[in-house]
Amino acid sequence: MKSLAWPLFRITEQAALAAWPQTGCGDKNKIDGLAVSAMRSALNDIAIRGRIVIGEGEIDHAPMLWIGEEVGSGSGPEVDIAVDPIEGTRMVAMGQSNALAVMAFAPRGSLLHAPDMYMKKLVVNRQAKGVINLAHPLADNLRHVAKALGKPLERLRMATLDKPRLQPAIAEATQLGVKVFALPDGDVAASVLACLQDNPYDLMYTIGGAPEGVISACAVKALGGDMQAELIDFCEAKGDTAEHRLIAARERQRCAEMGVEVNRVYALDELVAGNNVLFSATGVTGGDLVNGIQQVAKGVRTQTLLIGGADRTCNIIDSLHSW
Ligand code: VTB
Ligand code: MG
Ligand code: MG
Repeated sequence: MKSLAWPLFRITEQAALAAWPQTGCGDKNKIDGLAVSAMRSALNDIAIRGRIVIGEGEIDHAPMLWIGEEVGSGSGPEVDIAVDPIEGTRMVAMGQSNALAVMAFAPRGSLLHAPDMYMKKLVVNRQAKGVINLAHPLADNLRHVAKALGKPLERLRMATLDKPRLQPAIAEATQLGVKVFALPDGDVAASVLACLQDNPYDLMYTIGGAPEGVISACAVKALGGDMQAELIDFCEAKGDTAEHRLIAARERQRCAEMGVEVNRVYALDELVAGNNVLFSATGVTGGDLVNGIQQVAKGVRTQTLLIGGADRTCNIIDSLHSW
């Protein structure tokens, strides 16, 4: 896996470079499409027998790297791939910050097969490893994390997403005195930030995308943090209506086919088995995790966070690309 670090990092760079010129174009699908085709052609150039296990959807929803798609040159190690070509297509389309091109590699069979639905996620760094339990109320988790970090609840910093489905959680945490950072979008970046040294957040609690959850878990695992997650159906995330029930039924069916359970708490080792994972995220628009792409005198500059679980490496790589 280690030898794939460089090829992987080049893939997220290529995707970010392909999408970036369209920042602010207003068209999410166009941006996704550009990143997807850049990723696919970069992937097919490297010596792996790769399979997309975490993608953005099923075969009929182009453009995307679909779940089950075989990629790579067809020789070399068997690799399972978790990908979000652009984590935050809306952010790129609207010219907002924090969008990333992300991909993770793991040995065959080591990632949870989660479909594209909502997931409840709780992430902490290594100092609070072992004290979280998503089956318990948020307030209990907040207390346990604060205790593990040796700080009062008033100094605990929780990242989350500013979405209607998270307003009760935000109110509950605020009530306890916890300082809440409700980000418009992007819980992959928030998960990674919660695990880094000198982190801006002590924990991350959200209900966001399941694919993003498994991708984040790769980084959390490699950084020695902790995470738990639970698949949530559409009604639970967005409210109980007739239309939402149809979506929820399809999601439950898909979960059964993929061998995963809705409303079951998955531990980090079940999300990602083993430490032999690689994670790469290149900034498209600038954020707290990495810089976005910047125009320089004779080209552009990219910044990528490359994390290796096997050798416990964490590199921030600046590249210059001429045009
Ligand atoms: C989630 C989250 C992502 O989009 O998928 C969210 O995991 C989608 O939320 O990080 P809505 O369905 O409420 O729009 C992100 O925030 C950005 O891709
Ligand atoms: Mg995306
Ligand atoms: Mg995403």
